[in-house]
Amino acid sequence: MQIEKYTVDELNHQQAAKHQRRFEGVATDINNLEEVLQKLSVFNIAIPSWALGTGGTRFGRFSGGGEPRSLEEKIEDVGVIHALNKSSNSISLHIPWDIPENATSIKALAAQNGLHFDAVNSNTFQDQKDQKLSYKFGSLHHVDKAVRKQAVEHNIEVIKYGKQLNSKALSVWLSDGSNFPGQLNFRSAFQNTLESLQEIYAALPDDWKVWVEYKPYEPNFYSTTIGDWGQSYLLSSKLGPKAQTLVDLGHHLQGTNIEQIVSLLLMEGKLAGFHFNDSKYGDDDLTVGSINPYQLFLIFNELVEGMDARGMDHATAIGWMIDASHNVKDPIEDLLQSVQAIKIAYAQALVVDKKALVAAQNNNDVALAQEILQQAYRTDVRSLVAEASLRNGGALDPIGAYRKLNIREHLIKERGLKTVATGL
Ligand code: RM4
Ligand code: MN
Ligand code: MN
Repeated sequence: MQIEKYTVDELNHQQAAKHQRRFEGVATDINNLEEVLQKLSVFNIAIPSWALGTGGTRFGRFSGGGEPRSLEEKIEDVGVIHALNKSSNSISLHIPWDIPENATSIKALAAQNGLHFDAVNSNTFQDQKDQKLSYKFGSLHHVDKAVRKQAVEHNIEVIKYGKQLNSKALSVWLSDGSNFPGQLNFRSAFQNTLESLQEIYAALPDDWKVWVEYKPYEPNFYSTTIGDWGQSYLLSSKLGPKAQTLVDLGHHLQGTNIEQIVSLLLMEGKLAGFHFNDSKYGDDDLTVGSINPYQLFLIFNELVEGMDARGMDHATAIGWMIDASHNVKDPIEDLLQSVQAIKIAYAQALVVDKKALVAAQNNNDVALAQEILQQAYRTDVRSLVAEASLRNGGALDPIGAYRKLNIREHLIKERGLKTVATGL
């Protein structure tokens, strides 16, 4: 369904006075106000095609109404998100969950919705119907060369789909690992993975990247062959300049200092980008900012500082994407919340008094350094995010607008109450 712009404008109009009051209250204290608004207004976060339906766990899956039944309907849902927040102008496809059968018409539909295609994701963690060899014991690291070859060919096919859609990156996440000590020779598993990735790397177009994602456990519970950023960094370094390390926030053990990892990867030019989500225990795939918004802010603080140090364009230099799954929420509402949370953390990082922070660090003034960061974190930047959205033609309050426009009810009417989207 397409959202008429005048309906969003009307809602904005009703909230204009309240917004203006709040905005002016905060704006007076922000020295770099126009810069912050400008940066926010060009900042976009890609939406994964597999997050538009209700996710589940191994214990069950409770579908919501009006879930997208096809890739076309998923694109329309991202179009809805983008029409409301003007910050989600691309979609990332997971193949074979979402195969673009007719690239020309899929691209035209995306363009109609103001969207383009972000990274394409391969899937060698599940067996597909009609697949010759099984990935039960891994894919790119498999002891059997024939399985590795099949997995390499799948990745090359995903690149082919991505080329048709003008994607510029292949995202690889492997579930390869072992469940029990003794099951696997770590060195040969790593070497096999490297060799397989080298074959995939050789098939990348010149202007493409391959993003190597890591994760400590699940579905394997003893070892994962690309288990942490060190292992991913080792692979991406050996592969070459087109390979980088992808950071999924949920793929760390509790207490890991993710902002430090991000800072160093960025310094080395090896940070591919993000899969944003939040977690309390493991790869929970919860709404971004729902559990630990301070960590998210600290990550953005490193990003802004590190990108500025290297003269990088915040909006385009790395990949910004959500990777979440919603068991109990309306997926569109959840994604809108996630994008808002990301923009809030980004805005907070943009208002950090960087000069003062550097001075405090150089004076070992620990208390002041903390004050400076928390001053920014405790600034209510929501009206700055709203103002940037307004200037772009989006809604002041995207989730409120989604509810007031009864979008889910429309989708249920159009698609039915019992529909199931592809994905996990
Ligand atoms: C993995 C990982 C990948 C995602 C799959 C569905 O845990 O986060 O990025 O594609 O889940
Ligand atoms: Mn991920
Ligand atoms: Mn994950």
